[in-house]
Amino acid sequence: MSVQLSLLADETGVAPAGLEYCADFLAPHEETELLAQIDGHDSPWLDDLSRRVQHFGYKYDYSNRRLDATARIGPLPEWLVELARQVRGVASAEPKRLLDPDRPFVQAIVNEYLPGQGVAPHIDRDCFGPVVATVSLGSAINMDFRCDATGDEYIQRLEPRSLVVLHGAARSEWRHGIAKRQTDTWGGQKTQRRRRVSVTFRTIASWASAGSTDSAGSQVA
Ligand SMILES: O=C(O)CCC(=O)C(=O)O
Repeated sequence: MSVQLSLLADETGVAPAGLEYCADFLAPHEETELLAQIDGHDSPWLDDLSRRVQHFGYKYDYSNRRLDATARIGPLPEWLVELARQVRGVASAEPKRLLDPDRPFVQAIVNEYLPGQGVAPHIDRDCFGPVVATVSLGSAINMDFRCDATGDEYIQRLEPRSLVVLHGAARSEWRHGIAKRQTDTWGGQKTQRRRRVSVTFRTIASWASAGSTDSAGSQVA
């Protein structure tokens, strides 16, 4: 009989190689300003998924799980350019080496999670580059990691104002996801989720760095 072992609520497992977590990445006033920007009157919320999202730089096609040059929206707005620079600034040497100092990321997706919402376990597609970074705003939440090759599991608590950077095995060999539930258990306590908003930055894989052109004929890289 095969038995599926899962982490008990108070176990976190061993962190995947390439997972970097930075608590208090943002000051409280920066979090407030970012949320105001994200929820501003002309904010581009889309509600074609089970949770609301905003896309910047390139629009990811969730149905076909792809992104190509025709998905170009435009440059990241200045508030995201600034946040992306801050992210690269605190990353360790390896992700820093993989990221352009002047333009570390070219795509960002804002996700909104109301209590009960989540994201299915997944590994980011190869259309995206080797470093993925997420800034958390609002409610804390548990993010679940699983390596299919070894069966290893890990839970990362994502506190508000934190940053998580994924590269190496954490980026390309471990699935990550957020369970669709109202509460999380952390440190032996059941905690009610509130609204969480995340900003996930990505680069685009080789076609962009090879200098492809987008549908408007302008340089993508
Ligand atoms: O919201 C998050 O922290 C993660 C989002 C994510 O995994 C995704 O957009 O693919």
